Amino acid sequence: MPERLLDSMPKEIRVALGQFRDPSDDMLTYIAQLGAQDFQMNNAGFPGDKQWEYEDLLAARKKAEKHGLRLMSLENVPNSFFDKVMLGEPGRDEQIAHMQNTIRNMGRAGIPILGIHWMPSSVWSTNPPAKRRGGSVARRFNIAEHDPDELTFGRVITDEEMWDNFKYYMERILPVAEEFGVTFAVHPDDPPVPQLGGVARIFRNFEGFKRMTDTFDSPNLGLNFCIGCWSEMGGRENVLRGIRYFAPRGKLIYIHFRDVEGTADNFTECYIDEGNLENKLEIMLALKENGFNSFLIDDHVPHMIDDTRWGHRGRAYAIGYLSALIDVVNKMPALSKVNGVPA
Ligand SMILES: [Mn+2]
Repeated sequence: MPERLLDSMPKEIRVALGQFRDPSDDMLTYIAQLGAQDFQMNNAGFPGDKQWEYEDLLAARKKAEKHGLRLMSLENVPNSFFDKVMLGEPGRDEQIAHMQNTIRNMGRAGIPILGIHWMPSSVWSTNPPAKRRGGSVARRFNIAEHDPDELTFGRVITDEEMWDNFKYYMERILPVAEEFGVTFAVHPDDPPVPQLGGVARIFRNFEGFKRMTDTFDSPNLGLNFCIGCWSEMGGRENVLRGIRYFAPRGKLIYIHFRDVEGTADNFTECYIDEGNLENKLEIMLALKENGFNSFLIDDHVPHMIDDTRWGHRGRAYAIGYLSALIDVVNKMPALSKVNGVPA
């Protein structure tokens, strides 16, 4: 087995589809029609309330292969698999043992990446969602509309407590990932604010991720670089800082390429041609020039008229846009020579 299953995958910037829970033949056909060869599943609906089994994981990979696709990443196991681990509660060692099994099973089934987060109370959104152009519907968050005194778990859980719990988990789980060739990709806290419901959110800024990679310098641990969240944390400068630091070190495992309008406290998700990052080509070029050579997905997209539940209309727009950006950064150097203009 290679050091990482990821190492036997293509080494180039490319689009992939993602955020599917239970990929139907229709979805897999759709991915192939868009010209992508890779996809990711989010909160995959495999059987099992404690761990995922080898046979189910293998069947998912085989189904993908029948459509000519690679199942690159499973993002987010159910929180019930590791909630006690995140909270440092009794029973965490049993959950860790099951997670070790899930990782062994993933490795044996040939699925290279496990996307993880560190949010015991998950992603927070504000209702109702926002109306975007033409009446399309998008997720939003505004901290002012949430109860500042809420304690989701009845107590305050500090930054250092969340770090201690993360360390405890990684010390036990990273060696298994290394042995079985699986790579972890950590998503930012969404929204990336200091705390919600009394629970500290430690992956909310550059420093949090640097602390993670400083503490655990393993090729099997890196970032699921969600540009939407990094844009919320500090806009263009923050996104470029993250790319320039983590990409050359091989720590960007894959990308969620999207944007928002606003900041972590108050933002609205948007179309790929809108948002804080006015020049998306600059971002794609930064990825290329800093050596990023993996896949990127569209992540969240506005819901368009007559869209499916899994947003194939909204996704088609984003994927087409991202494919064109990749084309430009790959072909521009040659193009500059066409008319005798020096590169
Ligand atoms: Mn994301």
